[in-house]
Amino acid sequence: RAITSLEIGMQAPERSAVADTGKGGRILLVDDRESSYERLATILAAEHTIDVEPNPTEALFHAAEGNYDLLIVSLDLNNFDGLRLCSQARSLERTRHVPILAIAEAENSTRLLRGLEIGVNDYLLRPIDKTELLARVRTQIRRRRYTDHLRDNVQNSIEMAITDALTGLHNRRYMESHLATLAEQASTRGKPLALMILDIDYFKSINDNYGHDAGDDVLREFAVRVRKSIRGIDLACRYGGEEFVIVMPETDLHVAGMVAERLRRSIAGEPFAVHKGTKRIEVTISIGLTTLEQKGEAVADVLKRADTALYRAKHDGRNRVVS
Ligand code: GH3
Ligand code: MG
Ligand code: MG
Ligand code: MG
Repeated sequence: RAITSLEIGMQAPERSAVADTGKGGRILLVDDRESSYERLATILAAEHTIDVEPNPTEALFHAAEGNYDLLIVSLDLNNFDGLRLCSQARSLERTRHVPILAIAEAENSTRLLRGLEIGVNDYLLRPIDKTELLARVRTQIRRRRYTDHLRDNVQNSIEMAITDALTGLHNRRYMESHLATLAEQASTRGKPLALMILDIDYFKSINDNYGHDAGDDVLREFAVRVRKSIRGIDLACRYGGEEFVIVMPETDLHVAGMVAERLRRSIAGEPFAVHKGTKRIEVTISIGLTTLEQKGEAVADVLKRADTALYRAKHDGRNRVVS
């Protein structure tokens, strides 16, 4: 099923994200003054799990490893610029999305401003008010959880939009958007590009004889066998119901022909388990194979040629590769 961009944009937040209290966070407090961090840690421990690290270099390491919801950084560390730590945390992949709450002396407002410029999310001035500290921490943690949730949703939506749900292979839309790029790359680099269309033989009668679920089992197992027989740089997609396309960069007709033949044999040679393994059925496929013929050739023409070859494979008796 195709997912529309409307659905992607309209993922509603889950109830838990909306109702989140911002409590129960994991916080790393970077502060080297004992009187200061003991008080802050005591206040925060009422609602969160809190680790204290006085050494900023260690702190960065913990921040990258520790899966924290929030970093609280004192900007008046003894032998270290707290701002430097903030900017390092912003540039590291593992800590880039972790919010930072800075703590500074009131007279340190210039450094605070620089902190906000490099991505500190919020700040508190000493002396720190207990209620304000708890409130600002909750806000940061709530926001952190919400943006994490959105990021996951976007990632899932993108994956759903380019993946065929039944087989886990790429879908037709993804293949079509990438085939042009792959063909262009092959043209400019002077490398060959092979493309094959695979179609399961008499698939309709598999459905008719064993049921639609058995047909689905065959499609899933077929995808597993396809994945096993291609390389990481090859692109396999479910092109239609029981039709698949494999694009093989840097592969000439001869090599692609061997791959196709090996795949054909791996299908015909080993019956497919359906109905939870209680039944095994023989499956064959036909393959139409072609390569990019000249530089800049339209991908529609390549697909058409593969489809014509597939038609001949069917016409000549199925369970064969035609190029
Ligand atoms: P041929 O050898 O000529 O390819 O014959 P065929 O029966 O495989 O081809 P045809 O195009 O007539 O039938 C394809 C069938 O695939 C029809 C359709 O119901 C079935 N089909 C398409 N998508 C799915 C699916 O997701 N699951 C199942 N179980 N069947 C599907
Ligand atoms: Mg057909
Ligand atoms: Mg078929
Ligand atoms: Mg078909």
